[in-house]
Amino acid sequence: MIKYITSTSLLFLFTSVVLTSCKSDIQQASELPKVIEDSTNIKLALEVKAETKRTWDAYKKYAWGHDVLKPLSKSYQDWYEESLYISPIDAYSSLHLMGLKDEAKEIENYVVDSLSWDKNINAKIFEVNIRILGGLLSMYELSGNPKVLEKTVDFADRMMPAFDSPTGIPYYYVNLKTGEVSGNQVNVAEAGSYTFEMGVLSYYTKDPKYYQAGKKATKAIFDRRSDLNLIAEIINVETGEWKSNQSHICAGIDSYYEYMYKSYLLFGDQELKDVWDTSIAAIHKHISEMYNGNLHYGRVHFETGEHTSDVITLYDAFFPAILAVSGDTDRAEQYQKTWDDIWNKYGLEPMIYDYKKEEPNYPVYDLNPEIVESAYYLYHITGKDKYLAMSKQFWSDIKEHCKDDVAFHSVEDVRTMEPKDYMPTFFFAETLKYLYLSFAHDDMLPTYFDEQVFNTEAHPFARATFDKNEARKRLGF
Ligand code: DMJ
Repeated sequence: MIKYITSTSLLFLFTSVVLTSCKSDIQQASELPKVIEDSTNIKLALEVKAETKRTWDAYKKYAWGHDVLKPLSKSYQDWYEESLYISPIDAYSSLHLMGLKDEAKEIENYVVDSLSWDKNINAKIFEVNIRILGGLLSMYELSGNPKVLEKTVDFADRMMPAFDSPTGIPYYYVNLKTGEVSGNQVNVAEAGSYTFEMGVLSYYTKDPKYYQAGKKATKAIFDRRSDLNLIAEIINVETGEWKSNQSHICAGIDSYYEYMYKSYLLFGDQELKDVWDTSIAAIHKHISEMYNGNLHYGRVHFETGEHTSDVITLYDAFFPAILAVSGDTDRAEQYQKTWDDIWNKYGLEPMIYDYKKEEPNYPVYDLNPEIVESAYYLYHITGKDKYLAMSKQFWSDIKEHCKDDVAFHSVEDVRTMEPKDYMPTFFFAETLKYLYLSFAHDDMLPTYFDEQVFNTEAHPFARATFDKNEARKRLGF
């Protein structure tokens, strides 16, 4: 069972003491009533909050106005010729959740007053959907500021030409100024992970065109499944022809599955639940295997089911979370153990790993969130202390190997811990958020998980906002 050590009044006292001030969190913790002060979890939550603030300050000092902080050289990097402000937009919902309201408000004001999307940039449709559209939508969800919604609609309308392909699967790039599209080969994650953000936008605007475009793309993939009910990895958006034959749950496909279930969860579209049920049964039947006592999901030929590769990616650790929230706790727990073992072998995880050779193919760790996300889900859903202990281990290792004098950095090689001068935007959006939620869970946010659904970039949306009957009308299903 989940443990709650505080009464409602104590919780109120705690949140009003802790969350309203911008003073040092460590100092605040020492002012708390004894019973709360003694909670290791709260100390850890406050530490994550303080580290988020420190990292945000570094972004502002060295990279403000740019997409990404490079913490070692104390400089910045943009994804394109002009900045899209990806770090602040991705950071907003985490800062807001942690009570860093002044910092969040500053981002909101910047988006409303100073940001124009009229940029001559060929933006990657998938990445801007999950980070920018998802970030803006949650900024509107959390602030209620109608001017944020105006900016959000403007951005989404600039994305929409990408969906105007013969199959309905979006092109890889869209120019935000001209609407020109390019890139006719995409992987399935890039092809079919839009129903969530587009559904939220259709709900807010009461215009079904966004959700309909996202759903058409998902169905265009699903309708091209093999007789085994498996899809492959890469597809041509104009011909609908498969350009690879590998089926898996790894990077390149991952969020296609995640969004079927999460979109069903938020909006109640039974058709997506049916797509999920068919897909997940095929994954378990044809892709999963036990190896060395651990559950693995490798790669198979999508038409024959023949096992073709033992190469997996750290992104795959999203899967326990989605299995757990969809009710398959047993498999979720087994698969989380697989990833926890890989993490503990190195003290961080390699980006690409061969589970039979038991060695990394690509040893980078980019401060990714997936294993932390799944530990948070499993802690809430099972109430087992071992998942909180995992989160503590992950945080301890990230501090040991990735913390630097201004922020946190990625690692070039998890075997040597050689540092890499880059801090991805999802570290703000996801990794720090899921760590904070894990530690704040018992005493501060015990019901938060059940009240929210997160997009794949961890931007939260309150289930209560989305009435299922209303969703049917507004999204058009
Ligand atoms: C995030 O950008 C998203 O979660 C995406 O779906 C895949 N994983 C990265 C972070 O690892």
